[in-house]
Amino acid sequence: MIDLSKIKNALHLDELEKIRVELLGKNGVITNEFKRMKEIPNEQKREFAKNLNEMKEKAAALIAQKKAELEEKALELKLKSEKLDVSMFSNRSQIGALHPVNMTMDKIIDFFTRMNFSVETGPLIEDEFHNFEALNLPKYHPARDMQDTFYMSDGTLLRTHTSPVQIRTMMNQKPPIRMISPGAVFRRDYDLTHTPMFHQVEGLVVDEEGKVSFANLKFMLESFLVEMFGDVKVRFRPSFFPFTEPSAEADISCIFCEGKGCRVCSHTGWLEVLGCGIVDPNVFKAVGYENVSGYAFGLGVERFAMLIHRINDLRSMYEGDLRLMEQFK
Ligand code: 2NL
Repeated sequence: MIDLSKIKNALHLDELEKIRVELLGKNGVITNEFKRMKEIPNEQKREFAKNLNEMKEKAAALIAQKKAELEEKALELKLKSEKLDVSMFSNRSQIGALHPVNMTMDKIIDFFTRMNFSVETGPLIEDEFHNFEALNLPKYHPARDMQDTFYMSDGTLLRTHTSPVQIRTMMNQKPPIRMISPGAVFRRDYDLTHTPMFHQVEGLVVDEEGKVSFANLKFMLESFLVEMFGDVKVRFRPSFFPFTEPSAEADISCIFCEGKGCRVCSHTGWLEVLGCGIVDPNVFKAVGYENVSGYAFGLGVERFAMLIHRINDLRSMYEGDLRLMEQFK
């Protein structure tokens, strides 16, 4: 009569559910058998009901058992299909690389950090006082010309060097000061060897009068240049900057021809790499410092990067071609 073998043979959960409805649902085969009770002679009712109840319980138990079995199987299948094979080969994502300018900046920062310099930063948008006036560049000084500086309509400007960071640091702290200021600077200049935005690292050491000498400056920068460029000779030539007196430019022996003379060093055997000097008293006056002495220096990061990585065209630095960076991974 009622066939329970279907339960055992069910292959899927939805098939099993259909069988359950067929047997035990509101209009199911077993449910409907109960409705036949009134047709059964009284003396057989007890036996009939007992068998039917047993049948109902057996069907329910079998269905529950089968359901658990099928659920387990479904879970197993799901786990299997979702398993990650970590040993499988894949297309690796590309690993990025630092821009040579950033690599060089990091290397410079690393040296001066070890020499106990702090790293200070400041705003890119500056005012005339911090960018010019305090640096002994008075009004009508040619460096303040509209032709060289990006001025905004409200009188502010894009900093033309990172020196305003030193001015701000001196005004916010007391000597001794031992700092570098790495960062982007802006000038209205665009040709083969100039970009309107480039990077500088400037340095400043200030202490009580008599404690900071040109000899200290020479030792620090010689050590720095040998660390950056390897076994090079270093020389200092007299120069001029409005914010230092005396001032000098530092050259290294040419790293391309070892000082023999080549196109890169214009057959001089030397490459100019930075400017420096003893801080002009007018700068200290502007920030309210008295009875102090100090040295300062400044360098262009792009030039260092090009020399260290033998990049011969400044423009390649800012074309955004990933193939440039790939070479310096
Ligand atoms: C160069 C030369 C230099 C400084 C920057 C400086 C800053 C203060 C006071 C005195 Cl607050 N000096 N900076 C000094 C000498 C040279 O830069 O050729 N830079 C690319």
